Amino acid sequence: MKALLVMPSLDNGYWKKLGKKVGPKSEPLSLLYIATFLNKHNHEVRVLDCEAQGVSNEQLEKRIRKGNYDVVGVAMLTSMFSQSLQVCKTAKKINPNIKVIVGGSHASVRPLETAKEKSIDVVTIGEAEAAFKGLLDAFENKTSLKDIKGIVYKEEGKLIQTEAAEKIQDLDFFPIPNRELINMKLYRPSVSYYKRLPAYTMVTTRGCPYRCTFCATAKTGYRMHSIPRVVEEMKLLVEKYGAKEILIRDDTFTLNKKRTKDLCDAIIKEGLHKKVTWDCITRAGLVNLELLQKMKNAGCWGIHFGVEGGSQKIIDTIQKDATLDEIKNAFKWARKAGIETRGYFMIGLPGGKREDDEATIKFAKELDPDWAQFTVTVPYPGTQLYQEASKYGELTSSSATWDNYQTWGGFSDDQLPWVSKGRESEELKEMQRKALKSFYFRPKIILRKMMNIDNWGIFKKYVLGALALASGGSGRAPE
Ligand code: B12
Ligand code: SF4
Repeated sequence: MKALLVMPSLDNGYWKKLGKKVGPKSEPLSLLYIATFLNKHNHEVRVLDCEAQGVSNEQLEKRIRKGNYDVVGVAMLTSMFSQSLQVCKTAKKINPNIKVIVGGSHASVRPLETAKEKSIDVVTIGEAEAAFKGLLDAFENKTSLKDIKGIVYKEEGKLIQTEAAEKIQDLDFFPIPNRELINMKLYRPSVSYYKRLPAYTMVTTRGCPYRCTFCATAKTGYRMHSIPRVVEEMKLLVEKYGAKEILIRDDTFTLNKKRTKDLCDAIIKEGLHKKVTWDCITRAGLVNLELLQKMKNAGCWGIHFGVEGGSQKIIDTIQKDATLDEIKNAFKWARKAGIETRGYFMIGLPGGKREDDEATIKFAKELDPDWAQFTVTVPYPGTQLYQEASKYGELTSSSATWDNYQTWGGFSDDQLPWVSKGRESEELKEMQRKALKSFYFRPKIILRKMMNIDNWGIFKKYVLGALALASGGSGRAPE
């Protein structure tokens, strides 16, 4: 079977409105994992990243036509809904016999609704390597889809959802994503996310066992790649693709402290810490000074913590299961270990008033991370917050489209998709801009940033970002 996996363009007009040409470029690991697994099982599967390759709808049509594919798979996050659907329609227009399969975060939590779309034949739910293989085998052998776990398909006009698939516990079962399937030269993260280029992405675990109400990966368990496998992939990125930096995009990288320490030891033993630096994302309660020092020695230059709110009441409402003291300690220890920090904060959280957002901004300044990201709260489908959306606020009329389910609403003309009780869309948007301005426009931050700039391109981007903030948000969003 010959299949093409498509990452639609991220640009549904939203990024354009933000003054950005495109969203951040990051390798489509989801598609690479699936394609590599399928290639290993003798199916010819290719990957097309419309965002990174700058592929227009017309070019996409030509590519699908020329490739003569039997199957087209399309990724679907919530905010890409209309772009993904466009790809599906294009494939069906070329040849109605092409099987169109959709997967990813959005399709997985709204499989029946998604599968209702005329141009979609099958939706996969959750991790899709095994389901996609089952589908290609079944299409090839012309057998029924009923025994393939974790899908919704159509039969005689009816939607059929099969039994849930159990997750593969040993992640090493999936081969290292084959990056030869994409042009690695096209990938470069947003400016504040790297220090040195080339900087490439990988994941060493999947899932997160915590229960934060706003998060699309809450309560998804935790599965790991083995340490030798992680080291092998890092080595490959360094030796084959010249990576000077690696962005580890696990949800909670340090969940298992022993594993983290063992991994750091393995990196040092291999001498990788001398060749590549890396950053990671985790929770404040999952680090201590000793661990952070070990990570620093192994090449970790940056760590991202989800803080979300500045008052304990709000943190408790979103079930962050963290304390303000725990958070303060994590930032203090990271600084002591010599690791740069990035704090993620949310504006307009459920149950919060204006004063709570002000407390969040104050807390951000007190923590004093090297980077602070203030996003507006968006109830992504599948999250607890989505279920409680009307208890804590109101889904606005604009949520009829998923396109604006993005977190930089303060920099767009659209109404926010959700507004918490007692708040207004415009007020929250203004609060997002205010948060960024008041965090970054402090003399010590400006000085700190200037001292660290050793590259003209980065300097230019910072200046543009600052101008956008100063102009009240009609310009480019901060990254
Ligand atoms: C890296 C990343 C990004 C990168 C790159 C995305 C890319 N090109 O792949 C960037 C920075 C661009 C990004 C942007 C955004 N992201 Co993001 N991102 C992630 C992150 C951290 C890792 C994704 C990953 O590679 N995982 C590893 C792979 C192996 O797992 P996977 O993606 O789940 O893929 C498996 C299945 O989902 C499925 N699958 C996935 N795609 C497909 C496609 C087909 C055809 C099939 C059959 C199956 C399938 O099979 C895969 C293999 O098992 C996730 C969090 C997470 N832990 O998943 C958030 C996450 C996906 N992002 C999220 C969000 C909200 C966003 C933004 C909307 C944020 C914003 N700025 O407003 C933007 C979207 C921009 C846009 N315009 O659409 C949410 C998605 C929620 C939702 N319902 O859409 C997540 C889940 C974070 C969270 N916890 O809430 N993101
Ligand atoms: S926000 Fe972070 S800690 Fe909370 S559930 Fe999501 S990934 Fe886990």
